[in-house]
Amino acid sequence: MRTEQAKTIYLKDYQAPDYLIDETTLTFELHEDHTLVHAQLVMRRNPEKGAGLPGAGLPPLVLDGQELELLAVSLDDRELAPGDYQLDDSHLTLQPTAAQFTVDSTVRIHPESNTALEGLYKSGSMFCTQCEAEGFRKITYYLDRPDVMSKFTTTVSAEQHHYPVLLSNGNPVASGSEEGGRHWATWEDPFKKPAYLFALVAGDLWCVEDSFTTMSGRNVALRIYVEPENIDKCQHAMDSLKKSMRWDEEAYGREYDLDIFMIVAVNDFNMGAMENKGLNIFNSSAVLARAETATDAAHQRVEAIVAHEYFHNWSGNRVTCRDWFQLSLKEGFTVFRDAGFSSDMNSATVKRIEDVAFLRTHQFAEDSGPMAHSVRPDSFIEISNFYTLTVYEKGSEVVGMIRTLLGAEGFRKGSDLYFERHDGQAVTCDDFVKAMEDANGVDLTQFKRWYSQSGTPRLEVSEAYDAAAQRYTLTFRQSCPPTPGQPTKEPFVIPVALGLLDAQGNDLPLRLDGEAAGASSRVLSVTEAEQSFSFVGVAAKPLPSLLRGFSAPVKLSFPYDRDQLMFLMQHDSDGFNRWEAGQQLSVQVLQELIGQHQRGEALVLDPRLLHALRSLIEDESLDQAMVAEMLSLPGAAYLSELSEVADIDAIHAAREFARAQIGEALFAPLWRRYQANREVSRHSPYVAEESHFARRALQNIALSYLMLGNDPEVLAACVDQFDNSDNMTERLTALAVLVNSPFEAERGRALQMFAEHFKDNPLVMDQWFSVQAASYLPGGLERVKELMKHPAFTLKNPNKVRALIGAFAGQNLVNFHAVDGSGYRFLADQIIALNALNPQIAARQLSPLTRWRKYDAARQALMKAELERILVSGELSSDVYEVVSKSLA
Ligand code: B3K
Ligand code: ZN
Repeated sequence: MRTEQAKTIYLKDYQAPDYLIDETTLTFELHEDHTLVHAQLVMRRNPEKGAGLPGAGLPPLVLDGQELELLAVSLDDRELAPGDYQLDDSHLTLQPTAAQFTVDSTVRIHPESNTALEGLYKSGSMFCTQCEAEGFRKITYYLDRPDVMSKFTTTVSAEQHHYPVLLSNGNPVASGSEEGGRHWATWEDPFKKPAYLFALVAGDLWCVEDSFTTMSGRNVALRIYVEPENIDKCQHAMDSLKKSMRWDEEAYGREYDLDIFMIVAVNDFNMGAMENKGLNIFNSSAVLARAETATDAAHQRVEAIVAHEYFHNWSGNRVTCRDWFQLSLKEGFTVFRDAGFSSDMNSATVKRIEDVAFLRTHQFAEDSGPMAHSVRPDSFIEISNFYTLTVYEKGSEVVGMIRTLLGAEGFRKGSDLYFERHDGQAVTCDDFVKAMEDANGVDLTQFKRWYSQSGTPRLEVSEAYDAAAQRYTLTFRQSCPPTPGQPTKEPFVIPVALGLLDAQGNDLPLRLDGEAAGASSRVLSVTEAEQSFSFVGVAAKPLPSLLRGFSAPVKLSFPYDRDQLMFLMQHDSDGFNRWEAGQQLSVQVLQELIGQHQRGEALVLDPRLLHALRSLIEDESLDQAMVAEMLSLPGAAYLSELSEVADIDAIHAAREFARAQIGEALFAPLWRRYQANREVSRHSPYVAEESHFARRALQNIALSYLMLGNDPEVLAACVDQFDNSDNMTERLTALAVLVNSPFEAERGRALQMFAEHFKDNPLVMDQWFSVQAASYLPGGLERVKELMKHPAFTLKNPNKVRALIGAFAGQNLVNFHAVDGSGYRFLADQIIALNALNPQIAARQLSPLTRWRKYDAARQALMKAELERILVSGELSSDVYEVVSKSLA
């Protein structure tokens, strides 16, 4: 799309469609140099929009269509001549003459040259589709909007030898051979769906098969299709799928509805996966996993994404979105559902820690940047730019707060009512909240500000203790900084889960003034700009544990001193808040070091941090995964987010100094625990389960600290772990540690061996690219430029772009923010190149540059200059144009 066509769409302008499509019958004729698509649409006037006045009373029918070559169109079997319709870049307009009619069209498209990976395209030798949000209009002329739901029947025809497998949504109903070595298959989806859930796949694929018996006793065939060389990497995804299906029955009462559920893995894919009805299409990185090639994190990601897409069958497909402003209706809710699943499958506390760390580092940054938007945005230029951390992760937090306010049972009543009331409909976030309200007899009017107001609220808490009256008062002050288009905010409803600890670290009973009795942990609803809560019967001044489990996505502050944080780290009954106290302690200590670095002083680490970490490592009764989490210092990106002006060099220097000190001071216990865990790993086969993840996590973080001491014995252990592990979790950590170490010979050898061994596995090579792109040693940009010439790299594959360019700009902060602006210039060059190939990926890679306000004046100027250079670089996609222009506004 050309820049001057970029047009803003507003939620307030939403209109129901003039026409509906009851039935959609598609025929695809796939060829190597083009594809023919025939569509028959059985349509009628939308009864909501008037009684279907005959003749001139009918509005024109405006079908969406982009990059289509129209070969023929007819209305009720009457072929139309060019004068009978209007055609422009993105629409085909016809004039119906009756309230019910049929439109037939034939178009020619070019999947073989589609590098945007939207619509129908080729990934390697296979054909596949990605239609959400507005890709179906690149396949045929249609009402490409989620509130038009239709019954689809799809026939695919292709050359049989290269494309033995032909798939679409629903159930297979017929197939046959044609002359000339071609064959065809017809699929019928009995459920009405919006076009964004349409899918087609054709290729030479093998499949792993299994089955699942649903709670009502129906048998469902399960199939995972992959390219033949990957057939040995599907078991984990299949196990995850079956667990997801069972979990959704138990946790939400949701049963699967078709006779078959298919997943197809493709190598070229813009995001993780897509929930097309009955035919999920996945980035191969979100399906394939086995010990030798995928890390623990990759195994957990596969499990979570398989679950997420499966859960969409109800939250998204059976009940879908009315319009794209409601995206969080399905995405926020589905992220919340997959997080619940992952918590049940693994450690709930560790899952929460990971999610919160991610949210606070990345979503909070989005919320304070130029693209800040509410969970339900008011406007957009390009909807693809709104598949954001705010819509997904903050959207999930909003659903989580509803659950916290209603309780588990009330929430389940609400979700049952929502699914029952809206099955087969396209609805809004308001409808979701209304179901929660109706099922529980509550009023969530004020709560709904979480959907409409953007920005991260701040919550300042202060305390007062009246010893004579045995009264402890907490005062909460909430505010929310201005965000684009929203200079002022109204107070939010902020659920604050909390406890009060006595001097021994036990939870006190919590009795608010005027109450009879109290529990030891409870949720306060903060609804006003300033609000106090007084607890009575408090014999001595307690220590508060606030926002347990991170009960609201806010920036909470309370004036804890370091000794209090150490006390909470040890005693808080809430596991999440034990970690949180450790994080706050680390943040305070690191901020002190950052200040020392900035003032040119010698760095001095507060020994209390070492003391706190030592007691964690030495305590073998603690959950090893928790110890590993608590040993991880807050990341450079999070420390940047917390800074007024992010001084990347000082942050890096402070972190590295603290890490080296920890490695040195705690060498003995780290080495002991490393060796003990490595010994177990060495003798037990890889298992993708919680306790094994925990053991390897502690082993690996210990190794990364130990290697900072340049000790030959540790180096030998690291090389041994690299050479002799049977799994990618141990091997990749050893590689990463070597890559960031001063041991050039060992580093070179490991990189070379790894590349040689895994050269035929693109997903493993992505890891190899990432580890090098993220290395904070000097000369990072030159290494990345060199790696772009590697035969395994291509800008056309989104995984490669993310692995190399994304990892450099997003994780290698010292090199990316080089003061000469070379990192910025490099990224802008890549975005200009990507804009022409794949606008969605180009726009996503922009995000580090959009954060220019966070840096010093010199870097700001350099970053802005690159954004301006992109803006005038030629024909910009609407995706890139929107992000760049809003960032400069
Ligand atoms: N619903 C898809 C995302 C589609 C993104 C399109 N640009 C995957 C998911 O969230 O499940
Ligand atoms: Zn989703």
